[in-house]
Amino acid sequence: MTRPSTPLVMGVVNVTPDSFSDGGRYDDPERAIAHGRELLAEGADILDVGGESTRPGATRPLLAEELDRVVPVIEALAADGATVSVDTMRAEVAARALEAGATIVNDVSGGLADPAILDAVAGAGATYVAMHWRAHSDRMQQFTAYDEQGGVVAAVRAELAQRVAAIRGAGVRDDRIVLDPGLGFAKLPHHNWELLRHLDVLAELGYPLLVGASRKTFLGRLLEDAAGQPRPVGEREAAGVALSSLLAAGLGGAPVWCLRVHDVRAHRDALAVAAQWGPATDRAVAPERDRE
Ligand code: PMM
Repeated sequence: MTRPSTPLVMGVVNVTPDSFSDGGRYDDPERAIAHGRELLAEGADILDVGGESTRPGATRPLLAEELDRVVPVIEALAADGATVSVDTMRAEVAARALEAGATIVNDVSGGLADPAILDAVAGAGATYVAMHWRAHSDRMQQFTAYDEQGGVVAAVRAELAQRVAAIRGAGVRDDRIVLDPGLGFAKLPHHNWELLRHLDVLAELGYPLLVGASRKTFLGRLLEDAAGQPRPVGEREAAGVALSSLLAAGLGGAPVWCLRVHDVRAHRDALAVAAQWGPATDRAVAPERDRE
């Protein structure tokens, strides 16, 4: 079995007071910029800057708040030479982020929350990550029914295909589109695992795949204690790292173009291990480089 080449690593820079995964640790621009620089030093290929928490139940920030959070951070990190994506569902934020130096728009709603975002992306020639999504975070867990539609994998594929039609219709080029199964968004834990085992079905749509599993609730549920309490968010990293190495080794059934993670260094380590089964060009340890 030939293994896919090593995925890119997208490091998360949440400039939010209430994100579930790093809960307000980087909520002022200075701290977020410093954090982004750390992630770059750890080997992030892309920095994903977001000003809206999408944790289950979250309420939305005002447009002005979101702009104030992300624009200065993007300006600084892009000026450092980083490849920056903006994690937003709003057309206005996407447009201002692209002006500030971002080159990728990561829209968890795949263009459903604010369809004008697709025009902003097309106009700038930016890359667009379209995630599978059904509703805003305050009510998304009311939309976890997939059974009538041939199961979660078929439903996510069909709903992403509809998004692709809209994205292409707005003029975004095919080679600028990336798709994402949207782990944890209107999904129950078993839906996430099903999607992770069948990435080949999503890959049939013909676009690169981005996967964001890092620190999510379904990992916490997997590791719950005897009393049924989920593993706390800060103690899920090892499971996420294991998942990254399995995906990089091809166990999702299709290559993953990019992994969206919080602890870049740990996931880089996992990818370095997985690369030992990958194409020779990906291997840090090759006979001619062996030192002892
Ligand atoms: N997950 C979160 C936020 N943005 N973007 C993409 N493309 N895929 C994801 O799975 C995703 C995302 C929520 O996690 P966070 O609060 O840790 O940022």
